[in-house]
Amino acid sequence: MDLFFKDAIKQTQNIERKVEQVGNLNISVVGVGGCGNNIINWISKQKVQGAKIFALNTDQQHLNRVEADEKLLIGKTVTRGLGCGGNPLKGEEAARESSLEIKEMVNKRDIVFVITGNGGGTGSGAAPVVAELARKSGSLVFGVATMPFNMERLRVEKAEVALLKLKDNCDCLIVIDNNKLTEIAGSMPLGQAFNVANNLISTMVKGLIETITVPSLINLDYADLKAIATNSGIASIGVGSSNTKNRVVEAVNQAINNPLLEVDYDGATGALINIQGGPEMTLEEVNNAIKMITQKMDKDANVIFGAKIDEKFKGQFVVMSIITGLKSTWDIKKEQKNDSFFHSLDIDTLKKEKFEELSKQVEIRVDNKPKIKEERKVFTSVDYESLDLSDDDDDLMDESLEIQILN
Ligand SMILES: Nc1nc2c(ncn2[C@@H]2O[C@H](COP(=O)(O)OP(=O)(O)OP(=O)(O)O)[C@@H](O)[C@H]2O)c(=O)[nH]1
Ligand SMILES: [Mg+2]
Repeated sequence: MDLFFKDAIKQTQNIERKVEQVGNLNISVVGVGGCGNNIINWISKQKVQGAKIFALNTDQQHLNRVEADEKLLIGKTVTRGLGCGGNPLKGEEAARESSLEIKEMVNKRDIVFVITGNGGGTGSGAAPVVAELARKSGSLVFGVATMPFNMERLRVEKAEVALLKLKDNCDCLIVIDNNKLTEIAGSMPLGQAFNVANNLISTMVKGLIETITVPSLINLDYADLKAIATNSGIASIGVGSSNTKNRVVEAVNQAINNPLLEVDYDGATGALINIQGGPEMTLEEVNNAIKMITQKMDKDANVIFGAKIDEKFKGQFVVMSIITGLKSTWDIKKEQKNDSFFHSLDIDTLKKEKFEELSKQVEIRVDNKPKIKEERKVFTSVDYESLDLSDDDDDLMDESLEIQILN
């Protein structure tokens, strides 16, 4: 019996030690660009325990509208507070110009979340730099990035380039596909549909942060998260809850079938699962939930779980999971693409937008005849003028202008 008491006391001390450590956790959530800031605006409203929220943008007007603990206008010289107009090179330059201030926000944090919308200028260009600065200083870095709607055409290519850069600079990356938003909120006005997505993303981030900042019965801590997330590639975060008779199955399904993520759990390498319920929650329910979540994962996957019993969850079953080492459709798409591929662009888009591909060879063909083949960083309307096309060619433009990117 004595031994039993000693054990119990030791365990209580353990919990106290963990609470102390929780108090010292240092977490930064950084929104970059318009979309990133819209999302952190939601996170600020949801009042996440234990994280400091930063808004970064090149657009002063947008920055004025968001709620954050600290705001920073980046690249004052490059953009004069007027945004990047869809040019990721400017976004990157802006972040480099403000790297000292950015470092103050992300240096040596326990965790940094870099949240952005890929496809524009600021987020696509600056978010990878923010992640790079955070990671170099030893922070555990989570990227959260939206991918554009297919109808955004030229932005999709820019977003894919940005996604790879962000992935290289993060420990793990959560990719949200805006196209999936058309499935769940297609009939809503765009602003409201964005709100649906931003609310969901904010719930994911809050769920993950509070899993390690709010102590529980079987506690999950920073070391657990680090074990699962360090250098882990693509990840998914899910949150689900139910209070019906079928609550375990419903909560798990909601958590693993996040409507904005398109991921394949086959062969996933890590999972951190937190389960919360009222005093009536049984071990069997917890066990079943974990089995369901991990059934498709790699047999050697690292699975860590925690559980919390709280009177406020009476009758409820709440699941938060982060699953790492996933294959994402974005990776698969890239693998499927050949080294070279064609983009057919209508000339109006070309005149308006800057086409950006870093250090790649670009071949421009009109009606299948090569016009330009050279190494270039951006293709703009000025370059279009310099094509010096004859009037005949101009007539052919809408149908047959193609740009080939050769790696
Ligand atoms: N889910 C979601 N996606 C958004 C939102 N706002 C923009 N997007 C997406 O994010 C992409 C990038 O847009 P912005 O974030 O406005 O661009 P930016 O990074 O500010 O870049 P510049 O304005 O060019 O400097 C868009 O192409 C959209 O696909 C939003 O509030 N929610
Ligand atoms: Mg913007």
